[in-house]
Amino acid sequence: MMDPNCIFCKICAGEIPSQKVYEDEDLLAFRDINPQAPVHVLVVPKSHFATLAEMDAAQAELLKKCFVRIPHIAQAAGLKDGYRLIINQGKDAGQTVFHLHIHLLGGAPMGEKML
Ligand code: DGP
Repeated sequence: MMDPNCIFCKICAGEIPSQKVYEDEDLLAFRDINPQAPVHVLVVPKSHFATLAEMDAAQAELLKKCFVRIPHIAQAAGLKDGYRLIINQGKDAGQTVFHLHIHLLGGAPMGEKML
């Protein structure tokens, strides 16, 4: 399902341009507009759901596919020495786009600030 008011749905539909790293029928991976690391990619299931709490069984399958494909996406993004995955859930986590997405961060050592 697509939400016509959702920016990531519009990116998945090609209505808003993005720097794509990987795409298939289930998911899109594209560069974050405000990178927090040398490589910062967003992995987005194409079906719209805001948070894990709203996810149905079919969307859970899509999320599984995202994780299965992340090693390939990381390689396509040039990440050779590891990466960090983050999924923000809700206000306290700082979630700003309410279409579930996985942050894929890397390209330099992360340090020991958070986790
Ligand atoms: P979060 O805080 O987890 O909801 O992260 C949302 C991310 O989405 C944030 O890092 C910036 C990114 N973002 C927001 N709008 C756009 C956009 O139009 N294009 C791209 N490429 N990234 C976007």
